[in-house]
Amino acid sequence: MKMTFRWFGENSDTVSLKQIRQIPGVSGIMGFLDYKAAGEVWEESEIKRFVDQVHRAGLACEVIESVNVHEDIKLGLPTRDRYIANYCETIRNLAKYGIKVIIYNFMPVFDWLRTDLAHEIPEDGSNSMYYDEKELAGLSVMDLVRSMEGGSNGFSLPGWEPERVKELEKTLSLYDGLTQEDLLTHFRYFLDGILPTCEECGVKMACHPDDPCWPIFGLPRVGYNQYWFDRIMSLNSSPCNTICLCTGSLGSNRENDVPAMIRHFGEQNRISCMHIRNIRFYGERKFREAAHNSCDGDFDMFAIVKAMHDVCPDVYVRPDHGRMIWGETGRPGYGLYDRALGTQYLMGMYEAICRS
Ligand SMILES: [Mn+2]
Repeated sequence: MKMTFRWFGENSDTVSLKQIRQIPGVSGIMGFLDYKAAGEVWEESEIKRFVDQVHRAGLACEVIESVNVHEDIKLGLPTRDRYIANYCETIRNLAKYGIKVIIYNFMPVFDWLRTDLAHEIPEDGSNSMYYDEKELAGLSVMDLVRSMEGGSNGFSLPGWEPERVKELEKTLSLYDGLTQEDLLTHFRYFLDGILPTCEECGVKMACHPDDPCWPIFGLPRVGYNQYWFDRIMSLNSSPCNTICLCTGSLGSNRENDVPAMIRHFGEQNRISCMHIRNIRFYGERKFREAAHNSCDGDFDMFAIVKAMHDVCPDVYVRPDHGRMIWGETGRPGYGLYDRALGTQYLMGMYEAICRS
């Protein structure tokens, strides 16, 4: 297990590299250039600047998140070839600076979604992100956008960048009539277009599950359970076609047995990295994000870490969204304290499993 921490860059994160470096056992970050729009090439100079900065802080930078896939690729439009060529250039540029894994998702229009970004937890006065499918039913798409923006403490949230949001209603209409099988066909075209470049450069693509893990707003989705991930993995047999196994996303769908999925895909060498977090359910499709510890949520965190230890012990791991505790404010889900606690809990369990 290589323990890392997500970092959004010096102007986009309340957490500093120095603070991350001081968390025992954390050896690297999962990075992100938050100003890049989907489809744009990540230029060498910008990557170099980011990676150098991380290295100077004494941390590794081998995983990059949210190299977003342009909507035209998911829609299968003729313009997709240009964006696939751009994506290949980004892969080559990232590889030159030591990136080994690129995390992406294939969710139409919406990236991750919550109905409250700072839901107060009455028991202890902390807050965390919250989702209630029933609240979604009363919201228009634009209501939802305003609610996500209003709760983000001024940060542009990955997947909710203003330039994406402007085009939202138009983009939504383009998906009318598009089926899951259509989306999967477009997914195959994308993978066939980029995976040869990945193999050349030694970079693995890690597909992040849908979040929450079921179709929303009538849009087709194909990343929400074992059946669909089996299909995605069989689209292209390249060893670079892998999964970012996010326990919180997959586990939001209570039909998913997360430890079993780790074993299933880990045994096939299809997991290259993991986001580990915990959830407390208040009902069906109604949950808040919890501390990483088993006692604060509904996941069996031991079973998750044990499965990882047994089938894919070399993966990159990071704590995922945490609560906001001890008065901290910042990017929703990405404060320092609760995630730092999460790393210590996960590493403690991992050490105990290794030594027992
Ligand atoms: Mn995740």
